[in-house]
Amino acid sequence: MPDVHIGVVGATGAVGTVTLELLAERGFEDVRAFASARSAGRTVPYTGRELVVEEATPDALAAGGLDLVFFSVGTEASRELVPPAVRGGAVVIDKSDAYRLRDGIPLVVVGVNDHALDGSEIVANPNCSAMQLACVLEPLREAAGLARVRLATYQSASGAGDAGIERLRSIAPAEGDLGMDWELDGEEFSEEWKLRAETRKILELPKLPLHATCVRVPVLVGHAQAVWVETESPLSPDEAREALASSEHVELADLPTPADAAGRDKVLVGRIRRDTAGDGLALWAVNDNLRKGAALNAVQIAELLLARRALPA
Ligand code: 2RA
Repeated sequence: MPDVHIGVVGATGAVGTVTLELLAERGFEDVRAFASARSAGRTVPYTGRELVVEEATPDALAAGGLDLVFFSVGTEASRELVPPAVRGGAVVIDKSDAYRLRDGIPLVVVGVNDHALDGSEIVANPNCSAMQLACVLEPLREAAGLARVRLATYQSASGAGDAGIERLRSIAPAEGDLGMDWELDGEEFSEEWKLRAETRKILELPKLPLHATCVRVPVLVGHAQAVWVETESPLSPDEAREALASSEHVELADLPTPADAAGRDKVLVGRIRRDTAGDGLALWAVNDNLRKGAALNAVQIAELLLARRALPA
């Protein structure tokens, strides 16, 4: 494993924890854990030892000694802490929405738009829902072009971070309810317009008609999406299955549930059928929102950077 000096900011959170697991599985040795003052001084397990969590301050991150820093913190914290990390000489892979839609910042789903990785010091890791959708749409786009996309999402509690997990754990299973915990921005939730804007940027289809309705469900891990796709040229369900099966980030499944996807790397896609109310196809996709939807994609971006030797020496 290359001698790369890695920092994980937000190391005690849901995505940070999975990031550490994935880095450990891949044999990265030189890893430092960072978090807010509240968690600093705690320890987190890493390859049979304990890492002492350091406080993520601008000074600590600007001090140098880090080649690559994974950020899984809120938007405001990323805005404050990413620039010092870059000044310190690191390439940053940021999971917040602070940089995703900025011109000049690549928004990368590995396996979908690897070419967007262009030597920028900040790489944005997309919203988990946009990531899942892009993995499904790209093979269909390649097969027949995309004319229009509609979807309804069923997003798990862990998408709302530790607070969402704690909230779900605090209620009795029979008392679980649907939620809509995103900010309303006009008629849409922020999650809904982000899904459209990020998918358009990832697929480089700035005018793709895309409309989403997002809902939080009482499930711990695994986001589900019911997707209706109209393609530019005709695409039968069998042709769609063939296109999706050829993607290394998608696996076909009969009736995949969030529990089937939890802990798995691929987006599971099933129920591929004609949309009897329109011209296109209907399908169902589930994904582990903490893995390909977050930590795994970040680690895959790092692996691409390493393969291209695009990290500071
Ligand atoms: C959610 N995709 O599930 C968002 C943020 N992780 O709320």
